Amino acid sequence: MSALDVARWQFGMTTVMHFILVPLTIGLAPLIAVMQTVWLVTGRPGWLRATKFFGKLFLINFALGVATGIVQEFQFGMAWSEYSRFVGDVFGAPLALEGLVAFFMESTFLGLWIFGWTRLPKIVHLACIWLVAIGVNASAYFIIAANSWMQHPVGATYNPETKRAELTSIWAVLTNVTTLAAFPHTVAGSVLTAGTFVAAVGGWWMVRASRQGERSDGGGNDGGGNDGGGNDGGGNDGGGNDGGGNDGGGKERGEIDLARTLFRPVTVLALWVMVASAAVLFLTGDTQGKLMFKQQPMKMASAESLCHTETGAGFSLLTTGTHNNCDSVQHVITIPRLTSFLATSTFDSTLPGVAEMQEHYEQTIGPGDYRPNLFVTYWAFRAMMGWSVGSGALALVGLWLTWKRRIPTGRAATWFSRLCLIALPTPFLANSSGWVFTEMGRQPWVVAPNPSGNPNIHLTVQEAVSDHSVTTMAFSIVVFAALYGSLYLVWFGLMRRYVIEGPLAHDDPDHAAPEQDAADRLSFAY
Ligand code: HDD
Ligand code: HEB
Ligand code: HEB
Repeated sequence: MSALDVARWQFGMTTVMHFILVPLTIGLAPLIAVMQTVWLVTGRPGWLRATKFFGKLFLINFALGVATGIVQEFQFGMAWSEYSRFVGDVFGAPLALEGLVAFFMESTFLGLWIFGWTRLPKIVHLACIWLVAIGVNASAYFIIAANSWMQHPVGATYNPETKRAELTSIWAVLTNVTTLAAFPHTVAGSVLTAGTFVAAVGGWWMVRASRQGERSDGGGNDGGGNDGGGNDGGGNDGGGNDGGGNDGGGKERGEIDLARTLFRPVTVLALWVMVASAAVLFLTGDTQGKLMFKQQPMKMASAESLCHTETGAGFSLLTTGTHNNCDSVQHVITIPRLTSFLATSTFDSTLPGVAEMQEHYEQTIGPGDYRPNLFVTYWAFRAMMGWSVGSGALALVGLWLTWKRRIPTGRAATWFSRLCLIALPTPFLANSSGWVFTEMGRQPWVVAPNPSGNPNIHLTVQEAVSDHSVTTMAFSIVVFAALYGSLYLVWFGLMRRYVIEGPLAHDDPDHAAPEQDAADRLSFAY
């Protein structure tokens, strides 16, 4: 393995890990804002508890998202110094905006939101979480603008003296068509991820809470103390300190109410959010496919393992062969002419093949191997779309089982709560696959040439990588792996723990307003 290979692995590994947390942050912030808004408008306490429950999970995720992001940034200078030099003038502006405007906004208002529950007027406090939601999405915009510039450089000239790209129009960079398509696709992917997360956690809890309710209903009126979280392995929450004791007989009713007033509404909200974001994903994905054909035809060809130029190219569902030896590729199952249609909206268009694109680059740019890894691009593209089946199944089954105020019971409930757990990781995998496709499909370029732009702006990974020895790179990849691995364990451990713990009784509005009298408090009796 060369130092270049290690550097690529290192960037790929760490950035995929950053982007497990990022989509949840981006999608969950607006969802929580919606929950809190519904609470403020309807005054239903279930929505307040949902806001606080998912708010806590959001904070854990956000903190680790920031930690992984900061580590991430070191890599540009460390492993990709030539790249940093080349793009520095162009990236300076959007990344400064990200740091100054977006991150400043996210973190300030998140702080106010965390500490403002009892100190700020309700409407101001609500505005804080909405500003967090806008902030994280603004962050995403700027960083996607930077990434899109690497896919399709615009608004810059090449300075032969400094041998770097120089910004001519920040506006052109921020309104790059690539950005305008990739941003809504990424955000929709993030909202699908957060929607799936809330629906899966909410659905799983809906089943769990209604079961706990039924069980203790059957068990008679022995008080809430020993049911619930306790014997379910909920750890240290349990019925105990959640007020099972002092709520007395209210506990078992409370569990059913919890399913009805908290988990069912939240799950249904999330299920509809999933449907809406899936629609946006399809539309924007289609737009991106067409742009990709114009801007990076080699990526298109390799995504389809299309070795030779074809007219009316089909969309292959299964391909065998070693892929990277183009002529061994056999398309086994193909939907005729679909790829041509996806690329250009007409069924008989001609798509250039990998071999022809390779020749084209050799003639226009010089000798070299301009083919991305066909195997990875082909399968990553299909994995991105394929994993969405998980969210799709959850949305359909979930909406069916909760239709007309229903809560799943019996065997349906058992299967539904399993489906929740199975579907939960799938959008995360879809996002990672989408990025692996986008980023590995642009190889060997780190800044891909823009066919209609400045012909001198392009940079290969070979030119971009820092001049380190394999040993240095191997050492740093081990350090990064250990660091990210442990951050991951912390993230997973905390998320799992607080999901299982569930919403807390002290997040009940009664507890937030201790001056209310005891009789009133019992009427909620969560
Ligand atoms: Fe990110 C946090 C750096 C890709 C979206 N990221 C975050 C932080 C840094 C980075 C330094 C912490 C402070 C801050 O927000 O400025 N991020 C990077 C680098 C990336 C990268 C170097 C390039 C590989 N990030 C990236 C993408 C997106 C985000 C592609 C969105 C589409 N990043 C965010 C965020 C985060 C964040 C939503 C995620 C979790 C969080 O804030 O808490 O703003
Ligand atoms: Fe990136 C690379 C992923 C974002 C910049 N990436 C890379 C890789 C991967 C990725 C996998 C590897 C590839 C190869 O083949 O080598 N990304 C990713 C993800 C994301 C991203 C997941 C989300 C987070 N990027 C991004 C951004 C940027 C970037 C935003 C800018 C700003 N990348 C980059 C670079 C690199 C990469 C520079 C290195 C070079 C190469 O190409 O490799
Ligand atoms: Fe996606 C990317 C399409 C789905 C996530 N996508 C991408 C691309 C395309 C597409 C074409 C690339 C671009 C470039 O490179 O240039 N998609 C698509 C389609 C579909 C999809 C057609 C079907 C509907 N996705 C999807 C899903 C998800 C995703 C489901 C998740 C959830 N993608 C994604 C990501 C990415 C992509 C994350 C990366 C970034 C951007 O945007 O670029």
